[in-house]
Amino acid sequence: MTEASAHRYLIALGSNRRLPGVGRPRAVLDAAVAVLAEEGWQVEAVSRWIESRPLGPSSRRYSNGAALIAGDLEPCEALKSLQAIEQVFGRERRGQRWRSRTLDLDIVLWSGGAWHSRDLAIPHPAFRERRFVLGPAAQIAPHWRDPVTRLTVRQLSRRAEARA
Ligand code: A4P
Ligand code: MG
Repeated sequence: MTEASAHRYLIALGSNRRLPGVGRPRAVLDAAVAVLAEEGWQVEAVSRWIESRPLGPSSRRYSNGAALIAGDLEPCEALKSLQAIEQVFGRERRGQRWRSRTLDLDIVLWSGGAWHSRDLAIPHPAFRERRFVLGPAAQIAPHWRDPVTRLTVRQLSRRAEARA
């Protein structure tokens, strides 16, 4: 019998560059899910991948999705794990914010509620406005409640769709 994990995270995945040897952004997201499992995360659910128009200066379309992952790492350590996986996919942290990237992994929600430290804010500050996060998230975690607004992911997703 396996013990229940201490922490659960809803994460957002994004890619808008192909990676030599892996392929186009969708293939990068598939590969990222495989690496999450190799790194010890229990991957409990994965959304379908969607295509989305870029928000910000990049002109390349994104593939986006969401996953539910569980493990024993607390938030700051979880962020480090996700950033190490971004590095595996050739993400350079230098340079312009929001430049095109092979892989972006953001923590959207955490089973412990809210978290604020120098390098990490949970819930992700922008997720309530982002259909490319909320649409996939609503597929896999519709009833998860945002600790700030008390709305569920499904409600937030519908609200964002209605505004679009
Ligand atoms: N950080 C703070 N909170 C978090 C969190 N909850 N999850 C800090 C992850 N990271 C968090 O992120 C910058 C710093 O944010 C990290 O070092 C971490 O300490 P980054 O990934 O290095 O840089 P970034 O992603 O370029 O910046 P930012 O502001 O996080 O951008 P976003 O919000 O990730 O947006 N358009 C479409 N269609 N699809 C996309 O996926 N993504 C972006 C990037 C822009 N436009 C997009 C998409
Ligand atoms: Mg990011």
